[in-house]
Amino acid sequence: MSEILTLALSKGRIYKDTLPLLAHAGIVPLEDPEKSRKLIIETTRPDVRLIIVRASDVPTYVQHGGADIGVAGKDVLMEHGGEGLYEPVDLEIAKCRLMTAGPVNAEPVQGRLRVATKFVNSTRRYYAEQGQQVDIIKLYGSMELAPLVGMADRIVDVVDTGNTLKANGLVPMELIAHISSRLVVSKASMKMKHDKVKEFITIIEQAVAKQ
Ligand code: PRT
Ligand code: MG
Repeated sequence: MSEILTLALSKGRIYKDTLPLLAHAGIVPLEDPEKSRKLIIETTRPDVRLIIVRASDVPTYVQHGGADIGVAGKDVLMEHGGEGLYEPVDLEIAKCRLMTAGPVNAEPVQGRLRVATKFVNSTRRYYAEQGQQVDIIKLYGSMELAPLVGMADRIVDVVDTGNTLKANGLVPMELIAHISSRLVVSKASMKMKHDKVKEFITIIEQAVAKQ
């Protein structure tokens, strides 16, 4: 039996932006994961299949052998830590910025800054580098709400157009990192399926250069 390559993708913007890159490698999904409930999607290449997982779970699947290769935002990778993974290609898709944000005309904060975020590790690292003491409040989404209800002074989230912040009376403040999505490869698969993985990386690199 020929070696199977398993690719981990999340639905939504990453899936949409990765499709043209996969097409360049002759890989076209046989079903649309946005419509199907299936979590394993076969492709036009019998030796390549997709698994559909939460964006923040992509590095975990690749790290623990559930997938050979994945596509994940740098925000997610910074949070995960990148253990067991290579990050060979910047796909230059799903670009955004990881930023701090707070209320328009925010009063100076007395005492420790309260920061709400789902990016706990990146947030801790950022404020530590600034030498600023903060209390971090872990949330799983809708961070914009936290300052509006007086629960936090700042949020840390990814920002694209800034419209979501604006609609909630918040403004972007400090840039923590420019974000784009990366191809991630399991260190184990790089060893065990070396030729196949290498070939895939090369084709994707060419597709990125052309897009
Ligand atoms: O939805 P789920 O909880 O499963 O995970 P997720 O929200 O991380 O996944 P998804 O598919 O929404 O995002 C996948 C990746 O896309 C992220 O990890 C980022 O690297 C990247 N990306 C690019 C973004 C955005 N742009 C983006 N705008 N991820 C999220 N957003 C959200 C942001 O959180 C905020 O709510 O969109 C809103 C802001 O957009 P603007 O345009 O109003 O600023
Ligand atoms: Mg989302």
